[in-house]
Amino acid sequence: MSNFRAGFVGLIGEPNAGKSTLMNFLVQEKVSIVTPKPQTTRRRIHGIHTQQEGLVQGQIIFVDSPGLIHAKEGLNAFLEYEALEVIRESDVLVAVLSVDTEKKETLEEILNLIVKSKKPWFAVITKADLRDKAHRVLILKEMLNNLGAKHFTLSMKETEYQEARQDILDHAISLLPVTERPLYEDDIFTTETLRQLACEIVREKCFEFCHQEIPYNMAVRSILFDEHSKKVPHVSLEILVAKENHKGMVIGKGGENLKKIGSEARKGIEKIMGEKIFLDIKVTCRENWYKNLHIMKELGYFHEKNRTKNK
Ligand SMILES: Nc1nc2c(ncn2[C@@H]2O[C@H](COP(=O)(O)OP(=O)(O)OP(=O)(O)O)[C@@H](O)[C@H]2O)c(=O)[nH]1
Ligand SMILES: [Mg+2]
Repeated sequence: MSNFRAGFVGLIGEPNAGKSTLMNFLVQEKVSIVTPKPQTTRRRIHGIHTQQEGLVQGQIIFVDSPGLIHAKEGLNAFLEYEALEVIRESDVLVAVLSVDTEKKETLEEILNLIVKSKKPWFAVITKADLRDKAHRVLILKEMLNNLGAKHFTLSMKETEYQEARQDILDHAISLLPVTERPLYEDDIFTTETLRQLACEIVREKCFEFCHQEIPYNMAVRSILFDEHSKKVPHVSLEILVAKENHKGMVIGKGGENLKKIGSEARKGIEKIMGEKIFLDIKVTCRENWYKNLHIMKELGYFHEKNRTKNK
């Protein structure tokens, strides 16, 4: 195992670039939630890939991060801080650049931040299937060539692009430090707990079934996770909304919307757990919960160093 390499590979890009989709694809597991809306990922999520065989051996701990944004306060300030922390703490960085990005300046800003970090890095161009944006692939490639950056082009919709998966993994490993052995057990694909994965799945379904500002102003926390309850595991979660009138919007007429959220989330959680569960979800209003340090800490949306911004 003398050439075994391991470390943290941060995925950096603007909101909606396809970072979470890319991580799930590379790890071949549903670790991060994915929605068509920007600012879905709120805190860093680890997806782990280990390869003990073949010429290139190593363990990559991918770090999915919130999309890079600028914000002064509240939850969004945490998202910005978290993304910058991922840049600071990773061993290797991947610039995730989507062909549907409207502004070239946004891409330049992301690339600047990465270059400034002086860490080894490469880029992945995503959504190459979007034919009407095909010319942008060339623009992106030119930007990256000018920086002398290695890059890969991917699409989740077209299998021919997916052959790049192993090349991306091998390249990422080649940039990591030699560690002799894995940093985590070689059979785990994430450091997230079942509780955390379950909460995230419910949040994903809220993006799907709740509209306008609701998904951006809600959070999910776990109340009970009893894997040993008599018949099937009992999972009890709580959707926190920030305004009293949001409650009714999540629950829907006659409870229909919450039923849909619950039923889809249950299927997702059962897939991860590999067994049937009993899921109950309640909806609670905690007025402006994102201004409450205690709740933000409990949800994992808080850094001590970021305290002033979160106040
Ligand atoms: N057409 C197309 N859509 C893609 C591709 N990859 C991702 N998407 C879609 O792009 C949207 C955003 O994907 P995410 O993976 O959630 O993006 P993200 O960068 O993690 O977004 P944030 O967490 O909000 O920063 C989803 O609707 C994905 O299905 C792709 O290769 N082709
Ligand atoms: Mg994401």
